[in-house]
Amino acid sequence: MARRKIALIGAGQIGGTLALLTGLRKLGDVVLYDVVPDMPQGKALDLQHLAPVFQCDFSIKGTNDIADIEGADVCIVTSGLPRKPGMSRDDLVRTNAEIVRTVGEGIKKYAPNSFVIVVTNPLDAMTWLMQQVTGFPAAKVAGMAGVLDSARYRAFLAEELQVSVSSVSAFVLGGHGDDMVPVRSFTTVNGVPVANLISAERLDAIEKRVRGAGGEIVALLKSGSAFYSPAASAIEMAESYLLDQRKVVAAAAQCQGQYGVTDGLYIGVPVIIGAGGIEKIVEIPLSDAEQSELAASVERVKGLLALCA
Ligand code: TXD
Repeated sequence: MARRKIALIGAGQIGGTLALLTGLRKLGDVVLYDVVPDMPQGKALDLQHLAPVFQCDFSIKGTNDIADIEGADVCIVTSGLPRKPGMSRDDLVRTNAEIVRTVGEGIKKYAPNSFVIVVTNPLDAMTWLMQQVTGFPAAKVAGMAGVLDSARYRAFLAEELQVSVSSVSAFVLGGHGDDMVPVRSFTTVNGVPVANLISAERLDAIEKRVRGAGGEIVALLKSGSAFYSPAASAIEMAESYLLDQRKVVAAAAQCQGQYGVTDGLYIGVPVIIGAGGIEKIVEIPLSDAEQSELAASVERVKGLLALCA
C-alpha cells in the first residue's frame, strides 16, 4: 500500500515542526509548501538528512508551488502571521483571512479529497472560512485548538497534583480565545473528578492560566508564538484520521444545532475523528455556567466572521 501524503501549507515554526513529527511518527510522505522562496526546500533537505538517524523512511519535498500538494490525503494549514506581544489572536483576522482564502483555493483544486486541519489564527473563523472557500463537506474541515488547550489544562493539572500527564483527561471547548471554556465537570484524574482533588480557588487560577497560556508564551518569546505543542496537537488529529483511530478530542467543528450553535458556525466541541474526518460531534451535558460561557465564546466568534467576508 502506497504511503499516505501529508501536505503542510506553511513551513514556518509550526509547519517545520509538523514535518519533523510527521516523519518521526511515520505518518506518510510530506510536501512542505510556503511562499518564502527556497525556505521549505531547505527545511525539507534538513529533514531528509535526519531520516537515516531515526530510521524513518519517508519522502519530503519542499516547494513554493502549491500544485505539488496534488492528491494529498491530509492538508494541515498554518499559513498566516503569528501574534506579536500585545496582540490578540483576533487581531490577525483580516490578514490571515486573505491568506486562508488563497490557500483554500489551492487545496480545493489540488487536494479535493483531503481532510483539512486548520491551525491558523483566529482559529475558529479561519476554519469556517476554509470550509466556505473549499466547499468541502463539513466533516472534512476541522480546526486545531481544543486538543492544544485541553493539553495545556492537563499539563497544569498534572503539575499541580504531581501525577502522570497520561492520568489526566480534560476538555476545553468553545472558541480559541481568552473566553475558551475549560469543562471542569468533565475533567478527571483517572476517573476522579478534578474538583474532588483540587480546591475551587486553585482550579480557577489554573483555568485562568490555560486561557492565557498562548499569550504567556508570546510574551516570553517576544517574536512568534507556541509551535511545539500546536504541531503535536495537529498531528494527533491527523493520526486519528489516517489510522481511523476514532479518538474523542476537542476540535473546531461545524455545529448544526449542537450545543445550541446553529448556522454552520465552527466552534470547539468534543468530536470523534476517524477515516471519515469529523465522524460525530459528541454532546455532553454542560453546567449552566459552562453553557453560558460557551454562548459568550460563540458570540465573539460570530463577530469575527463579519470581518472575514
Ligand atoms: O492553537 C492554535 N490553533 C494556534 C495557532 C497555536 C499557535 C499558533 N497559531 C497560529 O498558527 C499563529 O497565530 C499563526 O496564524 C499560525 C502559524 O503560526 P507559526 O508560528 O507557524 O507562524 P510562522 O512561523 O510565521 O509561519 C507561518 C508561515 C510563514 O512561513 C509564511 O511565509 C507562511 O506561513 N505563509 C504562507 N504560506 C503559504 N501560502 C501563503 N499565502 C502564505 N502566507 C504566509
